[in-house]
Amino acid sequence: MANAAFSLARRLRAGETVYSAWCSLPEPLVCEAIAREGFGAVVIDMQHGMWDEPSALQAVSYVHLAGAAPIVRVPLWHNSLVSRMLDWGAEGIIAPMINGEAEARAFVQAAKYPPVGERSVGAHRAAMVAGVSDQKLYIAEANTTTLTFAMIETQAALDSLDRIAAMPGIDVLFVGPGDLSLSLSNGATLDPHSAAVEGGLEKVLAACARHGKIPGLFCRDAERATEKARSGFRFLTVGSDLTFLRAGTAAQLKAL
Ligand code: 3PY
Ligand code: MG
Repeated sequence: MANAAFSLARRLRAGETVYSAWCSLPEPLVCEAIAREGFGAVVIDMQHGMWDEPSALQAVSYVHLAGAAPIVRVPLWHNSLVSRMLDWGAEGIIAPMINGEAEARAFVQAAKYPPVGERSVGAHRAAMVAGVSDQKLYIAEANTTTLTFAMIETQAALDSLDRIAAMPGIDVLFVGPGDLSLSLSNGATLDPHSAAVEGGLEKVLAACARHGKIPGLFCRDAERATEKARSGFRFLTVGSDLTFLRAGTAAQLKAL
């Protein structure tokens, strides 16, 4: 494989379970420090995190430097950033609120080269981080060496699950349990662990099994992530830079 430096797709497509860090603070060194502790991947969250484009570019580079896979969550319906972040070396893109076939198709069009999508050529930085001398070599494999994560986080998305999962070019169904809990309770409850969310998780696992896609889930902590890995999820994000920082600080202060 020419894009040998891209590890995440290879690992997930081989059936491995991958735990990922999640970073909101716009500080590339934090991503690097967390990656160097041993996470296989780091999400740079441009939807609710505080990243801008220059800081995200640096973070993508630093995560690669640490030997992990950078994944970027783009802001809501921001498909112009999808290929931009892939061009800068991201190994995967998380797109929020993929609520139906139309959103899934637009995401694939931005993320995958023809014949699957319409990603435009210009992957000069990605070719460098992939370790190849010419973007032609990166492009020849990019549809399989990079990943699309379609966020399932509404009732509408659950209603369209088979159409989203069946779409060529959608690689991972990634559940956002917070938004899903709000949607399933019609705005009444924010509870990522509610019974209604648990029911949704079962549906996502079943749809992934039917269509050969990878199930993923945002998890509050390691306990939740390992529990859900046992039930079949294979891409699990664990806490965040901010929650780790606050919890570590609070524990020290408590000890004082
Ligand atoms: C959600 O839980 O809705 C998410 O998007 C995770 O960040
Ligand atoms: Mg969400």
